[in-house]
Amino acid sequence: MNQVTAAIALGSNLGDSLATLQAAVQQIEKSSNLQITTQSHWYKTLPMGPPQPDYINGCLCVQTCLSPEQLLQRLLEIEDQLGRLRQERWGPRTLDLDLLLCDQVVIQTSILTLPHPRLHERAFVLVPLAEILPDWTHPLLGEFGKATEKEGTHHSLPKGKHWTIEQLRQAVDCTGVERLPLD
Ligand code: A4P
Ligand code: MG
Repeated sequence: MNQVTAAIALGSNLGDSLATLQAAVQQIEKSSNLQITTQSHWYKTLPMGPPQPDYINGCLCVQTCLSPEQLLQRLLEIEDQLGRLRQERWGPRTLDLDLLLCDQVVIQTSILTLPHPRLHERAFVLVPLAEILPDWTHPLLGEFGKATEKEGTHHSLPKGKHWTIEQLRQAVDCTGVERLPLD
């Protein structure tokens, strides 16, 4: 069966975040046709968006023969199972599971966008992702380039080069992302 490598971002800032995230990892582990190959540390991260508590974020790398749509469906079921609550866009949530990358697949439909459209701007995603998949190239950024901000100056990533996750991490401001000790 055709296996793909996929990257999943996990985040929480409501309730017992660490317990919820660990339960989500267990649910992913128990899912059929899905094997976790690498897990990042957990990171305490300053919230992006409206004022709200700090988040805990992390990333997983999985091998799966599920399609990207089936994998997203599984993640949404786990969010529901673990009682996801959410009131506003970018507001606090008990659990957020995002599908970041599936091999070099590029998809844009009403239910799924791959690569995740904001992954390259977010230190709370890039720091844990660079820990487990530093050399993975972003399938799209080489085609249209990217502008990002670091220490108050704008860096433009020129077209024609494929950016690795580690290079993207180096291009964002990572202050406010603090690695938690292993439990
Ligand atoms: N969807 C489409 N593509 C994807 C994908 N690649 N992965 C659709 C996951 N979902 C995808 O998702 C809404 C719908 O998007 C899904 O039903 C799926 O069909 P959602 O997770 O409910 O959306 P959301 O989280 O309410 O909104 P948004 O804009 O995606 O929120 P973000 O971007 O996830 O931001 N600060 C820190 N420090 N750490 C965080 O984790 N998270 C957010 C939420 C804000 N600030 C944060 C953090
Ligand atoms: Mg989400």
